[in-house]
Amino acid sequence: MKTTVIVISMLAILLLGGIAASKGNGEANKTALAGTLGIAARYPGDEGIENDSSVVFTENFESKSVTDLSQSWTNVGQGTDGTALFIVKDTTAPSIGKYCLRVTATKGRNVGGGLWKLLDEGYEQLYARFYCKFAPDAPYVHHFCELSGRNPYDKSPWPHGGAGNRPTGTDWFTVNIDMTRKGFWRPAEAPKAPPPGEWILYNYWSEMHSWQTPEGESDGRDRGFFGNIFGPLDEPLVVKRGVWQCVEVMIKLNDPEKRDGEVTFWIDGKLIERYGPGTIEGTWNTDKFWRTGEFNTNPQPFEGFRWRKNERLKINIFWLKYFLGRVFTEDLNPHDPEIPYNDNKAIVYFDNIVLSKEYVGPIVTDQALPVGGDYDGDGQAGISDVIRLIKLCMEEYPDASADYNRDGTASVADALALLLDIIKGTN
Ligand SMILES: [Ca+2]
Ligand SMILES: [Ca+2]
Ligand SMILES: [Ca+2]
Repeated sequence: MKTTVIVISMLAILLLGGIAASKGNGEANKTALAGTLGIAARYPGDEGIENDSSVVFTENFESKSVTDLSQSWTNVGQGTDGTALFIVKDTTAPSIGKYCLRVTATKGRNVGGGLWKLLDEGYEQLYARFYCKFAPDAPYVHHFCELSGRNPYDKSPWPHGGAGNRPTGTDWFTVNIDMTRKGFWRPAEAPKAPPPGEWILYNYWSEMHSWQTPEGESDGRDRGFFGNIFGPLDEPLVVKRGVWQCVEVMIKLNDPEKRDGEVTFWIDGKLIERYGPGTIEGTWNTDKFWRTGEFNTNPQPFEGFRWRKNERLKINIFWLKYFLGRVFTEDLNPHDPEIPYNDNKAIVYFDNIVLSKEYVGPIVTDQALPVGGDYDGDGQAGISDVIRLIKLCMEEYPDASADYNRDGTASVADALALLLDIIKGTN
């Protein structure tokens, strides 16, 4: 009798939860009862992910030498002295592999290196996922990885510099997944972020703003346009050292006549922020979109990105990049001298790169599921855990722990499976 009551009440909760979610999320019925778990959920340890129909490129550095990399990458950036890249053993990434790429920038010898990929085809929307791990004493970073687009008629097999210039809308656009010593929106007296910095996006597009005038137009001086910075407004999102982090970015291109382009980014499977028409509010002043503080005088919805002005320009470049540049030439030490900081030798590791037309998500392992179905951590499995799991499944991008029945999707079926296991006492 008691069991029947529990089952009936749980079904009611599941249904009500589904209705509430479908009302709250106008974006798509698809997400009303299931979040987007990412294709990685279907390939534990990333095994076989390269065969997924949405995947356009992968790299895991297994069974390879640095020389082999030129077969799959368009340009192998070994640094000016040819020592930046090395494939090393590192088993801490949650994958089936044993090897990853180490990039070392050494002061006086090189400013870093990386791997640059020009895709054969261009895409209207593309997700890039990679793992990175900074050395425990890694310094600040000048520029990091990049997802971008270039005129398809330009087949030159190397990256072009565009710093200081605004793209025309037919030649190129760039999203740098970067880090800053301090978000510009924080007060001048606020301390610098610990190295290697805080995550930001640093974007070049056809309607980007100039630093030279309050209106954001160039006054004619040279190099009027540097990347416009977008970052999470709330807690500073400090880049960790000594641990692997899963970094993901998605660009959605615009209709050439409109400003409806987007960029979204995630860290460790958590949606950090989405930048598109109306997703944030603020006031443009110089090259900054102020969302707080004295310059935010007339908050308006963000207009969105006009990445391009014709249809030929598409997303076709991914760059795994570690560039130290100014870090070696300027004194960028952290405030606190106790913080380990090596500005002579800077090291980062990369692994598990996937470029895909669908959301990828972090690598899934058996450890993703809470022991015994205890989702709220009170030491036992019960109705509160089922409710917690339902809420998790309703998130737009739930993490892999939402996939209780391990079928590669997060849905109401997972909550039902947990409920049945609780009733049967088998979890
Ligand atoms: Ca690997
Ligand atoms: Ca519990
Ligand atoms: Ca599932």
